[in-house]
Amino acid sequence: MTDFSTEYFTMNETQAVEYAKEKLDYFHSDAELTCKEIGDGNLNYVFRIVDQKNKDSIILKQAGPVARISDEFKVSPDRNRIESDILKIQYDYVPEYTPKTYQYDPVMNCFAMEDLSEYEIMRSALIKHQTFPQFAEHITTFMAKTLLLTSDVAMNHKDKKALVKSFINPELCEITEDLVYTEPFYNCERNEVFPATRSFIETEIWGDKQLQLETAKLKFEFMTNAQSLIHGDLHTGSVFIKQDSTKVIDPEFAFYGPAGYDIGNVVANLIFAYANGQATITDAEEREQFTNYIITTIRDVIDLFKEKFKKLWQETDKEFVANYDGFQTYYLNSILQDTAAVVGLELTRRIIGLAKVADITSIEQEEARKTAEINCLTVAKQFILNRETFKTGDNFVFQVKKAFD
Ligand code: SR1
Ligand code: MG
Repeated sequence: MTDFSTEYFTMNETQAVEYAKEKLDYFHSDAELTCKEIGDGNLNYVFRIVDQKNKDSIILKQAGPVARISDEFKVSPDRNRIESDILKIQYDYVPEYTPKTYQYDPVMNCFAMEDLSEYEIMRSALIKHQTFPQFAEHITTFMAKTLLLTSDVAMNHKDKKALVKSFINPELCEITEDLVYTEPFYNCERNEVFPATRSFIETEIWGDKQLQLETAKLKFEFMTNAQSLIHGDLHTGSVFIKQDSTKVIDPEFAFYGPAGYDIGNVVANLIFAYANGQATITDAEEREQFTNYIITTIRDVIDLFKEKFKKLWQETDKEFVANYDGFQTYYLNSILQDTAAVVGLELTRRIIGLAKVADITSIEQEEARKTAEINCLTVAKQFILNRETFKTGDNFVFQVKKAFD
């Protein structure tokens, strides 16, 4: 019998079944369990355990000692506690958009959660050019609530500081500081540049001193602005979706950071879907329909977020000085400015850096991929350099259409 109570080790499928029988208070006593490791992310092991007899199932997520994408990233398995804890907090605020978690195990660095097999990863669905008209509505409720209600605007400051302490996440923050804010903006050997795009990158990104300076300012903003308990990696690969429902998963990068980091990630990854649609859909009408859907969704993500954020602000019992005239406008504008900057940073790092997105890498024709990459980088620069000018959904989509059309 395997000992799961003394020393941490990474499990295989057989051991995950044993673990479920011994440790999880979930399945019937007569369960006939099978297991498949289904993780396709960059970091963790994800076991889907099914009781073939009673048709129950559960997900067991375990953090390994190094990232799956590369052994270079040594990441403490304690991130599993952070993920399990933030999922509980998010479930309290937005249960409709958060998977339910069951048991966290600090020895094996794993937790159990609701099986969402009837959902699909949003990035994969968007690459097939499926559309989800309710996504903007869902994700903006998720973001308005989690980002405002965990901030100093809405929380008791001592309680908030205790959360800041508990969600100190230095190793995963370091990954973001390096991969998002630093490496893409110089000729770092860890970058993975698509050869056809290299000369554009050398001139327009690595050769642009003003751009480098702005990214330095933004990196310090990311490292020092403990504004909200953010998801920290809210791209379309962190969203499980079906037509009438959205669930946000994988918040292991969570920490107290700038609220705009989450919104910017959502928007940037919608732009990757736009780039993919434009590059790969051959039928003009179909292409128009899909890209219009993405444009509408980007506009709605910004405008609905603003609307819901303002409404929640009115309804919330706030920090005294947050009630002063003009403070809400100042605060929301600074979130939108950070959002625009992060759109640009995320677009750049997924094109130049080590962690790519399938929306772009799955574009097979060299010329089409080069065009998609250059369009993403062109609009990225606008978002970073002119970040203070982005205040409405229309401001965001105007720049996207200008760069791509
Ligand atoms: C080493 S981890 C690389 C990337 O995968 C995660 O999903 C984050 O986006 C991270 O930057
Ligand atoms: Mg992830």
